[in-house]
Amino acid sequence: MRGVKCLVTETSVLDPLEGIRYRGYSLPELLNKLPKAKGSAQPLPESVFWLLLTGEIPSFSQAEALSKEFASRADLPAHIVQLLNNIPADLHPMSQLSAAVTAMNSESKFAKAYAKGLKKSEYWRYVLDDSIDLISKLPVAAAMIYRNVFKDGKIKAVDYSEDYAQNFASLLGFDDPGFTDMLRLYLVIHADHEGGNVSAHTTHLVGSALSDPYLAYAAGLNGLAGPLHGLANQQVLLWLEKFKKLLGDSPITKEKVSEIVLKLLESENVIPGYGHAVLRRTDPRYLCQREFAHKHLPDDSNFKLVSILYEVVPDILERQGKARNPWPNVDAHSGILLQHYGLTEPNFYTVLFGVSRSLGTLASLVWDRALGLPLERPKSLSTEKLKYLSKKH
Ligand code: FCX
Repeated sequence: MRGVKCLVTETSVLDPLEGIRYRGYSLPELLNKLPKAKGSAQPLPESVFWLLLTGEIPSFSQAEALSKEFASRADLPAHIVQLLNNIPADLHPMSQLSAAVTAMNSESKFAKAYAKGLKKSEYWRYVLDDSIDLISKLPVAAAMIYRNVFKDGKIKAVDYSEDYAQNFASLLGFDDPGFTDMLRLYLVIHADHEGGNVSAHTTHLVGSALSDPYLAYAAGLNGLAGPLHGLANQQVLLWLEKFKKLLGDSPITKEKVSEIVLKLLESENVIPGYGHAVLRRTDPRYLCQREFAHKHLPDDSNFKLVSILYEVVPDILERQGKARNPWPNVDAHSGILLQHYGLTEPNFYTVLFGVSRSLGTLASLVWDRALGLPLERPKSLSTEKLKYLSKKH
């Protein structure tokens, strides 16, 4: 299916050279134009949902109204709290999140209305309502997982006067404004990447069976949990740890870095955080994070390491001659920002991606139902049939 144009996705379009545009706006344009959180240089992630859904950049007061709407719907049903408190703590955080989102479909207004009998032209209204509920609840579920697995299991209450990222940061247990700003950037840049990537496409596909938004997004999360997709942000950190072990006390020179990268390539299939199925240049999502790091953590040792890898890895991948794109993607940079601000548990990183990606995939799901898109059902053939057809022609 690579390169086959067969999906309609209103929210964003990915250009191989220029990167992602949300409703026609590039990431640098968005970081400039979207309404900012009070006292912050970073945009409000809720304004991205508004933009992806409506095509228009909201005013600050519109974004603020959405923050309040999200906060007012954040409570988890009692059975989800029970589920998350009883789930084995060593189950991967992404599996925990996916299980919680699946079980949240007890709340689906779409599923209830559909069971009673719902006109096709009305589907989108209920899908929108469910999507807003789900986006509101995701930070609480994610934070519960984080606090249960890595901390004391206690979680603060949602503050109705705060924005989405501020609430998410304090639910996770972080009170450094620097962390919240980094989280705002993180949630904005991971939200959408057109329709063909695994998490977006899976959500769209499952939604096309009229599975409710909880079931559809849980399926998308399961795709995001794969190492070639969202889990790459966890893999990058594990790879950097291996790199540092091999480096030991040696000074970081380009020659030494190159030697270790080649050594790691012998034992690992891929260099996580590099390459992309569509992009053919450095991912603008990587560059936004690099700019943030230059500004806020220029002396961080992980940032220095990631920067020297950026100088060395593309040449190595080009010489190896396999990867169509030797440049870094979003996942090559996100983990070291999280490390800097004290979120040091790599196997939680994809959960943050999962909270953000809901903004784009669920906005798209609303449009899928508004446009009346049909059940997705590509045709497949057996090898026998393909051989027969190839002989015939
Ligand atoms: N390191 C080493 N080899 C790589 C590579 C990398 N980073 N990227 C691609 N290759 C290899 C592939 O494994 C493949 O080898 P094979 O023919 O022996 O199987 C060959 O190059 C051709 O692959 P290519 O067509 O360039 O890449 P695909 O479109 O098939 O896959 C991904 C794209 C992103 C999956 C691939 O580049 C990769 O595995 N990268 C590392 C994992 C990663 O960073 N994923 C995150 C992507 C993204 F940003 C996201 O979804 O979050």
